[in-house]
Amino acid sequence: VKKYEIVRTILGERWNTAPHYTIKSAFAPTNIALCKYWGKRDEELNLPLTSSLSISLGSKGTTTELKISGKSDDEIYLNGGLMQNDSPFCQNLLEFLNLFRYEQTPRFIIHTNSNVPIAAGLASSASGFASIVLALDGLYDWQLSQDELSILARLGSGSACRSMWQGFVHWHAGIRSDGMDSHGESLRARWPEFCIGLLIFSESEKAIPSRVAMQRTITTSALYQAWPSKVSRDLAAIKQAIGNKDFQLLGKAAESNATTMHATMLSAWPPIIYSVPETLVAMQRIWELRNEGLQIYFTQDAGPNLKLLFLQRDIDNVLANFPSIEIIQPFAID
Ligand code: 2P0
Repeated sequence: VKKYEIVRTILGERWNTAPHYTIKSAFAPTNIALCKYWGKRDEELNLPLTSSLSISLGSKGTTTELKISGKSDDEIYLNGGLMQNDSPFCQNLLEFLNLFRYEQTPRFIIHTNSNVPIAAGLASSASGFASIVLALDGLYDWQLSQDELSILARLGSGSACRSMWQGFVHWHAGIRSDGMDSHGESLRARWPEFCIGLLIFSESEKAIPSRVAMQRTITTSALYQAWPSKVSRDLAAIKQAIGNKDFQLLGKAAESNATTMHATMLSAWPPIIYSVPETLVAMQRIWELRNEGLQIYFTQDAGPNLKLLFLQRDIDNVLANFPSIEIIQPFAID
């Protein structure tokens, strides 16, 4: 109900108008947090307890096409395959789309295509919701601002609000209870040498959804009280590092932010561990390589896989140690 009110507030007079086009498609990149979002102050509106900072993955993301259909029901295709409307994927998507619907709204044929390595456990929901919002904005010709689009994407999934921009994005937690000040902001900095390596150990689904894990951490971990101040420090360090192109400072703050987030989960009850044994072996190897002088760091989200952070000059060295990684250069033009 609260979500619906936000949609109506943002759309204003545009609410309840007919689509301007019959078909529209839009792309949004997925993003990886260098300073994590972990904990909500509002469960329904996906309002975070702290700010966070991410990097978008360039051409890796989701394209969603919305086409007006004459049929009585929506049809959803994921990477070309027709999905059952009662599947969790469709339920999630339709619940979100229904926030924007009223009586006269037509049904849609929805094609959502993701080039994100699904095995990497990369949050395809972030790029998914961001691309739906962009496609709706195009279809109805709403011409909403990027901040408004970011807020709407956040209603689908918190981290989706950061997928409205490329490059580094700062998601401001905001203080308002309606969340109108909780959206992304592009840092507009470029760092062409910046590389991310996806190190994949497991393709299986998350054991515990991050929504559940966040909630359990807040309510049961004695360490969670240290998290907000840790985020403030890491966020400041990462912004400074981006401004000065200080890769060591960025890597240290990002890695330490991730390990601290996972420490709060380990201390929750029942404990939450997303790592598998291979995750720990890789961490040890990364620390060893760092001791040998290689500037390589990692970050880890709500899954066992690691995202390696390094600079272009070290690609060969990193590949020699982690031959299986997929390398993404977020600022490369392709
Ligand atoms: C992040 N994660 O900052 C953190 C780090 C996972 C670990 O945002 O409940 O899918 O939809 O707001 O955005 C994943 O959580 O959660 C996430 P909801 P979301 O990237």
